Amino acid sequence: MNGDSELYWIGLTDEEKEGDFRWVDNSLLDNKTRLWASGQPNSGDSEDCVKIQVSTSCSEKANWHDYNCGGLSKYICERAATLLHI
Ligand SMILES: [Ca+2]
Ligand SMILES: [Ca+2]
Repeated sequence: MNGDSELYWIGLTDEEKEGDFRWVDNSLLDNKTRLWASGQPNSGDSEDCVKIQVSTSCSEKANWHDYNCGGLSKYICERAATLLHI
């Protein structure tokens, strides 16, 4: 990805069993919702936390990368949709 981008942890990990990606509620990743970047996941046991890389200019498609789980990270949470009247 060229230009500026940001990373957000999406609550997906294979920390428990390598290659077995699960959401924080322990549900298994659905085969239809895999948005891996080309070549990802690529680092086995050393990278178990999945982050979405988003272009700050929204000019490029966002995609997933497995990363090391250490350190602090911005994150995205799922919540119920709210209907807005605008
Ligand atoms: Ca891994
Ligand atoms: Ca990776």
